Amino acid sequence: MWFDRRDDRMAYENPMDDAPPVSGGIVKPLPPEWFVAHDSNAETRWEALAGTGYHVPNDRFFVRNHTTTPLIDAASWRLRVHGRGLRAPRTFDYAELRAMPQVTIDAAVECAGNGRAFYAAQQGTPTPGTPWRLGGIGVARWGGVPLAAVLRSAGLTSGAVDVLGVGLDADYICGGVNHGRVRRPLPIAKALSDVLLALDMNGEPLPPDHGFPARLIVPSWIGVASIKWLGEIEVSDEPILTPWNTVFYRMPRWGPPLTTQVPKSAFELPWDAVLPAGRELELRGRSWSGNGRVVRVEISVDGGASWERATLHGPRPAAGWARWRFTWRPPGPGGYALLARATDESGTTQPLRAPFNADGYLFGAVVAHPVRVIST
Ligand SMILES: Nc1nc2c(c(=O)[nH]1)N[C@H]1C(S)=C(S)[C@@H](COP(=O)(O)O)O[C@H]1N2
Ligand SMILES: [Mo]
Repeated sequence: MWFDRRDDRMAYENPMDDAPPVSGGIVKPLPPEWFVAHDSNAETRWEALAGTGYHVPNDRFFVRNHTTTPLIDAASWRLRVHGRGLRAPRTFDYAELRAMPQVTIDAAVECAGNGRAFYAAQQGTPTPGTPWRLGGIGVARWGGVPLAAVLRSAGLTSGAVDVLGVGLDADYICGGVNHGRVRRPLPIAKALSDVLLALDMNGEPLPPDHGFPARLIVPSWIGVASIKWLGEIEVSDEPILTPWNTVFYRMPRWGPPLTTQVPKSAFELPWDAVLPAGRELELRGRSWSGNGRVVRVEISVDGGASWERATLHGPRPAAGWARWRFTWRPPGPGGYALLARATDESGTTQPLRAPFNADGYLFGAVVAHPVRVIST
């Protein structure tokens, strides 16, 4: 009994991102020039996106695994769709999903903990969990079947309330508690609006680390909504509770489950980049927001005393990101902090300080990116 109670408390106080290291959980190579490894996760280095196009190539896309990447055989794989929000259960195989009308969307997947390291490094208030800088995000062109089409072809009823995707990866065990399969319910309204049952990533079948053979893509919402390695979808006629919408991914912990992401910006530069003095530099970066399209990006090179507009270029779909550039002539050698702040179409601008929360979610404050300018 005493142990049970202690385990409950530990599970509550040690959110999932604080899991013990799991080695060898990611299948793809993680070259150190592209990734920073964090236990079972791998963060994309922003300098690895310099010179890439709008989409993050699959081999550079960040990975966030609660346990380890499962290797699934598409030929024997089945997706079981069931629950009291459907007229009858239905099973789909891979070929059936491929044969349904396919669509593509450009959307970010971003971990709720992206930027968490800055609660400690920039605000002096460390939190437990994976210390992501800003590389816990990627934008890809996802291809597949709208989740609405899958649910409708399975006989959706008007009584449907929640839609629960369940992963086929191993049970998630943390703080001595087995939380079961990774799973998190979506309200039916979101499930029917813009959610994709994705089979493809940037024109190729999903790589194993990113959810092969099928995953959810839930545009604009925190990454954990986008369940990988789907094996089951439950459509309920009442609210569903799982650890992922009750204990984890709430802010504060007694608040409602987190949904949309906050605006953020990042420079396509190494951390502590070394830059040449005495000439004009073109700084490049990207900004994004779960509230919709980015409408303005401003840069400060003087610690926030003055701000100037960056030039946005290329597409900027609501659920993706906006690319920008800014010309800077460093006044002389020395250390500088580069600041970028985005404003989205809801009128939200990145603040200078992110509201503290115990699990370090949604760090949306302007990040001071350190660079060193040297004479050449
Ligand atoms: N089945 C399953 N789905 C999952 C996860 C997981 O560990 N297992 N991690 C989630 C989290 S927390 C994030 S941020 C995204 C990461 O997607 P990616 O690894 O393709 O970048 O997947 C989500 N879907
Ligand atoms: Mo995440």
